[in-house]
Amino acid sequence: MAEIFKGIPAIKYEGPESKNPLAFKFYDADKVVMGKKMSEHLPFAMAWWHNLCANGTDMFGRGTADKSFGQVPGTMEQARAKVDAGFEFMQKLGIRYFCWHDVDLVPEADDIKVTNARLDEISDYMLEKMKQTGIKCLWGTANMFGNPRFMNGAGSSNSADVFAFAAAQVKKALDITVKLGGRGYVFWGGREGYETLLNTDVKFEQENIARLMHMAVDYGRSIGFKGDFYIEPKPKEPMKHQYDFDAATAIGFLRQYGLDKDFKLNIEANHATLAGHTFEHDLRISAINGMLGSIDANQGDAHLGWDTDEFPFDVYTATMAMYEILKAGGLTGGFNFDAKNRRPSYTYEDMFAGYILGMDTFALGLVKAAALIEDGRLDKNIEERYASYRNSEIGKKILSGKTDLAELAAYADKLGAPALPGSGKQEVLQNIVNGVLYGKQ
Ligand code: XUL
Ligand code: CO
Repeated sequence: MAEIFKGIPAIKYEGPESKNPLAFKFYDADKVVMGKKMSEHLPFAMAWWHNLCANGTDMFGRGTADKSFGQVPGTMEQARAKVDAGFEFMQKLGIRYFCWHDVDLVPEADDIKVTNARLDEISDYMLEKMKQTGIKCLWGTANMFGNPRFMNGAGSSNSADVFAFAAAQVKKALDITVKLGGRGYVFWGGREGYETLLNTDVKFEQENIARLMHMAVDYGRSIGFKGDFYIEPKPKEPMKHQYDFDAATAIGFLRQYGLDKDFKLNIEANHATLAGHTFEHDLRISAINGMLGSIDANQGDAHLGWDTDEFPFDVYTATMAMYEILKAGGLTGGFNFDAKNRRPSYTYEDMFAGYILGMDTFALGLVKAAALIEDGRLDKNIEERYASYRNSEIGKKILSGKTDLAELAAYADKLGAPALPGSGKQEVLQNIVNGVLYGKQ
């Protein structure tokens, strides 16, 4: 088959001194960090939609990038060309996973039976490529937000017919996920939310979303899906309010509806920041609840209030994210680059540059997070900060539940006033981080 990305070689590690834009400076797949290869710590994935479909169209102008890959857009020939392009792209970058929505893979027809037949055909072709290359599917999902029928949501739609249609898409997307051996299946509730409470029965809608998710679990397990289901939280955009606001909200929802055994979270950096959190906050909340599954690696723009889906560039954030991920023992899922080139970065070379940036940024984050852990001062500070619960009689009693308000009040009376709880040392700790990031190792 003809090469699509002509003139772009397989991307190699050349080290931090390299000035070659088409080389890794920090991502050295076989380098061992904390006992594991970088490639094992960082199962990177390509997002079908941004990389092979998005052409830079925005609200003010048409596309700038040509993603036709030599075929007529909207045809099955183009869908196959996207498969060719995607596999060549992943092979050249050493990316071992990909993620997709149903409608990223094939053009959607008016009749779902036609779309489903197209999905069968394209997934046969993808499977062939997967066998040839060893590249795997990280997760699949159904796009239940793009088509106008989903204007009021999918599982949360006011229309039972639309709910049924969403269910049909989930069923087929699960079939294809299982066929491709996907590790996970994602629910991103793009339109599961509301524009105004004035027309919305929130309780009814949330119960219906849970019904759809239960059906997905039942069906998925019945066809042999052993992976994790994921909710991908996002607070808003396109809806004014989305029900899966952030990690804490999604975890509460999963527990309330008895879905927490089958679901974990897919945390996207730019969604966490839209919710008013840091990326590492939502990773920590997921991890301490045993629900850190996978991540959508990207970054937003602090000056813009929407999801800009930029390639990760911020090494501090990548470091703090990798710190959380290493502490949690790694991901069962992977690192999906839910990121797109800026509109003026429209060349094939820019597509590679985006992934090289993202992979290098996370490689740096991994190395720096490992150094922070090995340095040990952050951990030691935390240990000392809560030491009073281990070292004092009253602390031990509180932890073991062997006290009550009356005893604690009597203790306080005797004490008169407690000593101040000790410095938070934020500036000291931040300087330790800078020392580890930029000091001599
Ligand atoms: C949208 C978004 C989606 C999900 C999958 O903000 O992140 O692409 O990752 O539906
Ligand atoms: Co995403």
